[in-house]
Amino acid sequence: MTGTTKLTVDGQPQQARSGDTILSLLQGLGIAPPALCSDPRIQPGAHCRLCCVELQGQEHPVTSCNTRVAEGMRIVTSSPALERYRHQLLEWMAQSCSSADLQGHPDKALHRELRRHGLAPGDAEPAPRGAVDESHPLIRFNPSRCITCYRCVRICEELQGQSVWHVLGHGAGIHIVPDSGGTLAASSCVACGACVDTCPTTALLDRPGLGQPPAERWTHSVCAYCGVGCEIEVGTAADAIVSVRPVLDAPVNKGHLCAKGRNGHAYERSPERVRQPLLRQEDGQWQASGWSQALDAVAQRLRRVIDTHGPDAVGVLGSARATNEDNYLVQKFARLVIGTHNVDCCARVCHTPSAAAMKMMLGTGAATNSFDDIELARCFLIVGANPSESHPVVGARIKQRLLRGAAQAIVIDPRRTELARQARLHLALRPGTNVPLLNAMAHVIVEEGLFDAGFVAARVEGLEALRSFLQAWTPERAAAICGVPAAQIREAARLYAGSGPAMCLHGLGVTEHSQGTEGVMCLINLALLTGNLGRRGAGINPLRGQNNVQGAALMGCEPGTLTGSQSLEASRARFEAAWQAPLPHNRGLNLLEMMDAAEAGRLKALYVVGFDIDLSLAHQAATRSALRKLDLLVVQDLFLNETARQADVFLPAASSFEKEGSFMNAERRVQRVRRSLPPLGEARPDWQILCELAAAMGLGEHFNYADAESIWNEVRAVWPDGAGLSYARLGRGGLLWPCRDEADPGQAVLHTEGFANGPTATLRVVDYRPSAERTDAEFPFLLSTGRNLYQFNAGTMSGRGPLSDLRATDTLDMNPADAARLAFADGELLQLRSRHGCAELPLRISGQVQPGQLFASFHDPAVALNRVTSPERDSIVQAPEYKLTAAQVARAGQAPR
Ligand SMILES: Nc1nc2c(c(=O)[nH]1)N[C@H]1C(S)=C(S)[C@@H](COP(=O)(O)OP(=O)(O)OC[C@H]3O[C@@H](n4cnc5c(=O)[nH]c(N)nc54)[C@H](O)[C@@H]3O)O[C@H]1N2
Ligand SMILES: Nc1nc2c(c(=O)[nH]1)N[C@H]1C(S)=C(S)[C@@H](COP(=O)(O)OP(=O)(O)OC[C@H]3O[C@@H](n4cnc5c(=O)[nH]c(N)nc54)[C@H](O)[C@@H]3O)O[C@H]1N2
Ligand code: SF4
Ligand code: SF4
Ligand SMILES: [Mo]
Repeated sequence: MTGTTKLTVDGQPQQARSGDTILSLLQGLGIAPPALCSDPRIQPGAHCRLCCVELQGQEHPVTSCNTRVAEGMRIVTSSPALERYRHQLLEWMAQSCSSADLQGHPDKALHRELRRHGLAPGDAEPAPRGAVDESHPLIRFNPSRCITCYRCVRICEELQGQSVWHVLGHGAGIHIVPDSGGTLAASSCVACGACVDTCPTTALLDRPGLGQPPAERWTHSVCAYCGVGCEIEVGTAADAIVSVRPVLDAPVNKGHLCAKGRNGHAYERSPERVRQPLLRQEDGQWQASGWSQALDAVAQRLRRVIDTHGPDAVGVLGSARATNEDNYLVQKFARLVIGTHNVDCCARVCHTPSAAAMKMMLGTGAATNSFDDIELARCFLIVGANPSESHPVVGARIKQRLLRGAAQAIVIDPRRTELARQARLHLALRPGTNVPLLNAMAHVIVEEGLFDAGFVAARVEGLEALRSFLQAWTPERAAAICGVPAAQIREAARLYAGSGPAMCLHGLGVTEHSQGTEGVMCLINLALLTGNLGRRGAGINPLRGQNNVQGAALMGCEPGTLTGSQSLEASRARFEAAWQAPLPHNRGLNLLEMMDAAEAGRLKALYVVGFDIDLSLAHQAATRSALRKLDLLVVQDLFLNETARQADVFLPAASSFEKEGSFMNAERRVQRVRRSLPPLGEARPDWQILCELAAAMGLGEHFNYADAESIWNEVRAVWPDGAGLSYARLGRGGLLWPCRDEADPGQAVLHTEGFANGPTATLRVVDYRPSAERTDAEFPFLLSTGRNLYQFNAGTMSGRGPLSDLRATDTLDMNPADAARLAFADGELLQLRSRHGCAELPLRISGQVQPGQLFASFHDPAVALNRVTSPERDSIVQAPEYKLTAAQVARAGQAPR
């Protein structure tokens, strides 16, 4: 592939990369013929034939999209015969569109070609060829517009891996149908939008965009939902988003998106967005106010708390949804203006256990490998993560490897998730038993001598201590605890150890347990034993949750560390010099400790930026009680979320479509967020609000920033591993840290030589301590909670738009056998009760869930699922145990109160 091939194009000598297609050569030269069935994301199809070229010495034209260059080839791109042929083909295709299509969708590929060739379709509707399918909330399929290029068929298979579209019939009767045989809504479509994105006509359209004007401007930015960090082009017209499409050459998403990234933006201009600051009146009602009045009120009331109770009576929470720049200022505000290390963020409740375990054992608390390692891995160990729904674009990349037989997967998850169905092995363990299962896998690897002796000798310590501890952790012993057959545990250990490089990806099914941090340690043990660290296609990779949760914590919204995860003590001098101010000395409280302190009356004020703690923290009764005891609750958000409903002051923040900055995704990649719209109403970027509040509190000179970039340059100055990440370099695609100077290309794989904290890493002995939460006769079910594809966390964003037509509310998923035994019907409203509280939600009968277990999502504020979850926490970093609650179920209305 690296060699060059000499040939001529239209008589001119040219060099091509050997192995390239003629079409890509011509595209590079800027003289490509139209190619309507071609898309760089899929294999060539040679269906539309528009890309035909002549090869001297050959009788018939060839399709350039699937013909490779060859030495000495003489290519002719244009001749009267070719032009006639293309014109005829385009004329035929023009019959599948109307002038209204062209006006309404000028960016569709067929329409561009028609314009280029001076072809104007008539005003008449094309002849109908089957009913228009409007069954799906996000996608409209109009068969009369189909030119049978099969891009939808191929992209659904080759990019998303769903294979929804099928080709039926032949000759003039050929047509495509969804795999339901009927409507798209009834098909296996996951609404990723790839088929719409690639469709060159109006056969497939985004329904939410129907009736909107075409985009006038496209702005390059990053999706504001999950930690995958897909690059997007935001199409705007008249101060509204009319379309979002993927960036084709983005390193993360490679031209792909999921339903949320493409069609989850209705919240942006939602009438429910708060447009002005709000102050709570004596009578409990909100009163809209101007910014200076609101900020003065906050400043005065914070000052009063600090003067009376000291700075440690105040807590500040950053937002994993806001930018790095915003979060850097959140923690600087807490430490410098308030004078406390009581600062934390949402990372506390999801992957702080990962960060802590990885930092302890490897020296860096972040994913060791990049997403591009997915295409290099031969084995995936997917533990307590459901990428198909939670990180869909990563899920699709993994799925492609599995579908092509290029890699195998071991899935450890109580539920039969999509990837579990595709995996070579699915270990459906009992929730809360990761530690014994992973210990038993390590036992097999050690006892059977499957470990990487060379790697262990050179880079790992503690083998003997671990070996003697593991002797007792036979697969048989673990099997009895985990409910997984011993033979499967052995097979999983052999597969992981024997088919490297093996990439471990883990999620909240590991971390959100009382043994969360320890579960991650067990995963690291496995990777260390098998030499799956410091190499491509391997590693330990927490699938970080929100768009910027990795960034929020790394910027210093973490009580124990400063920006860049630098230790408070070792880096104190650096920060005091940079900030020209002293840092506080008292230990800071983490989020859960803040809630405890509020309950105990020691924490008096809480300033919450973009984090709906009322809805999302476990055991809502405790959260509510603690919030009620505060003297001051300030919420800075896009919406009056459940926490904000209890606040004293609300400050309206600009969304990520409305500001400049950067996000850091789950693989340590920093990417630029760009403003595509002005802030709505009086809303302001979070960083700007904090600067103005600092000024109102008399410390404005420390918060004097002209723009987001000047904040980021300060971050780079205090964080050596990020010094090379200038805005100019982040341009497209971003960069991964460590990136120490402007010549550093960034690091895709960590720990290639030594580890971040020394030349060797030490294996950990982790004993099993079961959760205090147990089932009994009264609470016989084990409830686990998590996500679904179409809704996101607190639902403030995903819940305001067409995604809700795909998933209107949370469901309680129950195995068919349990539902039959209890005579519950699908969809019926049930009451879910635990020792801690109860909630009502509809039943969804699902074979994904094992008998005796339940699964529910937590996105709908009307359900408020966290009324039910338990107050247990991780023993080391205090992440709540969202994944294990003993529960009972009854028909709503018939349940004991
Ligand atoms: N669509 C969508 N995507 C999201 C989000 C969203 O709300 N919606 N939220 C984002 C956020 S904040 C995060 S942190 C990520 C989370 O992403 P994930 O970690 O994938 O999310 P969850 O669904 O909470 O849990 C993952 C899996 O853990 C399994 N599990 C439960 N208990 C156990 C156990 O004891 N052991 C094992 N091995 N597995 C167990 C569950 O069955 C579930 O399949 O997703 C992000 N992406
Ligand atoms: N039962 C159960 N509960 C859970 C979990 C579980 O698995 N089960 N998972 C937990 C996990 S992992 C997480 S991460 C949490 C998530 O819980 P949250 O962090 O509360 O949820 P999010 O929806 O991510 O968003 C938080 C808020 O940010 C706001 N926002 C968005 N963009 C911006 C911005 O630019 N600026 C500002 N100021 N605000 C903005 C949104 O409007 C929203 O109110 O939920 C946790 N709760
Ligand atoms: S939206 Fe995605 S999953 Fe659905 S049919 Fe199109 S490509 Fe396939
Ligand atoms: S995978 Fe995540 S980042 Fe990508 S489009 Fe979906 S929600 Fe956005
Ligand atoms: Mo999360």
